[in-house]
Amino acid sequence: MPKLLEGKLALVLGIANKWSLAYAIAEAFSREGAELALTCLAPKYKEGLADLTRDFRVAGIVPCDVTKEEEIQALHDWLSGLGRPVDVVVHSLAFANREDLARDFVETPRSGFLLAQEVSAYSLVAIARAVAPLMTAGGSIITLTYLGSIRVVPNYNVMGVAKASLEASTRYLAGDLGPRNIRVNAISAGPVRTASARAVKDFSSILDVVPKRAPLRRNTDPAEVADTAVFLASDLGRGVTGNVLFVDAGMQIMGL
Ligand code: IMJ
Repeated sequence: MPKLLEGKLALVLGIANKWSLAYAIAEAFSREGAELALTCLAPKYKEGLADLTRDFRVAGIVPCDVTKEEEIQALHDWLSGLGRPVDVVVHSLAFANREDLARDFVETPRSGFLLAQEVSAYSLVAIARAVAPLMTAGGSIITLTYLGSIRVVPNYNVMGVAKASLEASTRYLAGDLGPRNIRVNAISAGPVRTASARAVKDFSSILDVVPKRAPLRRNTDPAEVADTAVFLASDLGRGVTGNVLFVDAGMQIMGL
């Protein structure tokens, strides 16, 4: 089978470790022949990320804290210096204060609400604005979301509201960037044991429930999230924009 992403340059934000969904996506993109540009939260993570992605075709690793406009500008400048179009962006970032996930949503302080919105939702808008001018051959922007945006999931709280904002941002960005043949979509992944999920109270019980209830009777494999990202990034996804695609073993359709 021919490789689906041969000749494409993909910017991937959000690889923290080998359990990250962004790592599984980078691995699948690599398998399909893409070249990768990667970001890490701070310079101290650069070496670890280089080790982790040793076997992939990596054009470079740039530190980028998405709450700092100057770091997003520096990312733009670095990508611009590569002298070739960016074809794909994967946004796989989120953060909320741990205390705000644990407490009742009604108790969410203003500061925690705004922080979750800034890191988890506004960052997609900021990255799209910085990178879209470099997507001169059209392209695909992909973000990661979760069911807690449209349903009340225990302990998800302030992140659920941030993901609702992220999904609405996906649609408005798709509206704006469609005329430039840039597609914008979100993948809503089922629960996966990543670093940001392991920190969550009772996460194991969630992973125990899904195989009993979901139509496919199993949990979500990061590799199937990654293959959906390959589809969206490739020409196969050319007619799809502004969508939220559920890759969750069907869990989302269940009423009980
Ligand atoms: C997170 C919290 C509560 C329930 C959860 C999750 N479920 C899942 C997640 C059921 C699947 C993971 N998820 C989808 C997230 O978006 C996680 C975001 C997150 C996690 C942390 C933990 C550590 C921390 N801040 C965080 N910010 C965002 O300090």
